[in-house]
Amino acid sequence: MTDTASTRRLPALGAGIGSLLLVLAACSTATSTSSAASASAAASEASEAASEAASESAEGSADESMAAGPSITITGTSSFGTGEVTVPAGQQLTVINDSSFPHTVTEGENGGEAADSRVNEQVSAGETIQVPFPEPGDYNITCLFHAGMNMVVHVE
Ligand SMILES: [Cu+2]
Repeated sequence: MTDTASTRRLPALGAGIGSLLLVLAACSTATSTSSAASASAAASEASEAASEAASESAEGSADESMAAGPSITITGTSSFGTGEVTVPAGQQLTVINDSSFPHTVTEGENGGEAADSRVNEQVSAGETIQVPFPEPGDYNITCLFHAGMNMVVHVE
């Protein structure tokens, strides 16, 4: 009778791992002021900052230096406006939120963040953001607020 309760613990476990990564990242970036600064500035994006700091400490914070790349436009709550998009390595994805709702660009599927998520950015209604992708590969991207919003980002 408690099967569902144990199943629902899985997302909480993922969040716990994210917090652990943040702590580890905070320790490992003690000698790198730029990474530590970017991690603390992105307090609301803790898991993303943690994974970036852990995997990209050699590159430092690339957000400002990366070139703008292709763009997508969100106009509602059912999709990102495209099913897939290709981003050249070293560029960022421009996400235009032309809807009345906040959205997230999060690595995961069907509204759930992947346990090893490398991307998690929020975009407010009417806002445009640049989303960095830490390394080449295919990213399943979802919106934490709208489970039906899914796309694949190819970084190459
Ligand atoms: Cu959304």
